[in-house]
Amino acid sequence: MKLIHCSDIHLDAAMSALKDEKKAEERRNEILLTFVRMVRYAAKNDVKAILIVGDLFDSIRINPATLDIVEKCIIGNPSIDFYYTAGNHEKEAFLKALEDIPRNLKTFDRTRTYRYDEGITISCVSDPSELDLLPSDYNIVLYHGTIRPNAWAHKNIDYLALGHYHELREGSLGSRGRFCYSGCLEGRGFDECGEKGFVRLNIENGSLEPVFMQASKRTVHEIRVDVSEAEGTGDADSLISGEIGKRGIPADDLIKIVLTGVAKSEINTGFLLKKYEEDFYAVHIVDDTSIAGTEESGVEYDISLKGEFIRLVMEKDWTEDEKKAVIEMGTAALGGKSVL
Ligand SMILES: [Mn+2]
Repeated sequence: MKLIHCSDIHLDAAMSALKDEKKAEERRNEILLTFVRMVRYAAKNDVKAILIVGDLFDSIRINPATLDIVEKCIIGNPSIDFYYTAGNHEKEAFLKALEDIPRNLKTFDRTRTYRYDEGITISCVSDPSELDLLPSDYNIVLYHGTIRPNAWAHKNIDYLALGHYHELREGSLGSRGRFCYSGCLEGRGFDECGEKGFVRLNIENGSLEPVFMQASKRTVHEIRVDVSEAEGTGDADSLISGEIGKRGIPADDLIKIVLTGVAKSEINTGFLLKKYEEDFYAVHIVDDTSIAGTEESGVEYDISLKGEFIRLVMEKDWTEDEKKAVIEMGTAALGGKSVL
């Protein structure tokens, strides 16, 4: 039996990171179209069920035109069962907005476990303690949120289909099963870099083969460029171009360029932004450099909360990589950026 696991589609999202309402609208339509394409792929490839693990819509305000397309997708594919559990973004709004729940849209308010002839079950609970699964079945469980894998191990779960995090994450649940966050279908902002898509599951003779399927119309790429060797903006530009060329990034994609290292002079990021915006769909530049000769008054001597935080981390008995990761996450959080 073939299934698809997806989550966090975030239909009708504001796409404010693009800072351009026309592009934002275009991206909203592209996300919806990627969802439609995924369903078309399912229909063509004999997929029996699509698991939508929350945050199908971005908010509780459901655009009627978007709802109409999603509903037609479901009703128009009666051979596919659509399993749906709400996420923290749209909550119960999607199901409430539907006049009738299509026959093949399976929700978990009345029935907690659905069963197929092959001994495959599909369940959804709000807490692992609610699970009562037979060891002889092949058990798939849906959950939207953060998990502690230990709490879900030894519950006879074979595949825990998760939603909430926007990148692919996998791991094992004890000796029997595995968990997987499918990630979102399309990267929206510059914090959702890398390949995005869904997970195709093929269950045969009690064994599962999950395959990640890249599905997004556009990819958000992150390139990190150390500009320590650059004499100025022109050199930095050449280093960036070289990195983009090496990666073969298509013009239709989005790029987040992170400048790192100790710059010899200030880099004109405004110019670089304009230049690369002419070549790519959308560009964001993050200047993480420090200027040569100013390290003495650098952030570790800063009397701010950020400086205090960095000093605390530097004193720890951790590896350099660990310190770097904690500082990156901590300073991003202090700057009001999302760290998830
Ligand atoms: Mn969520």
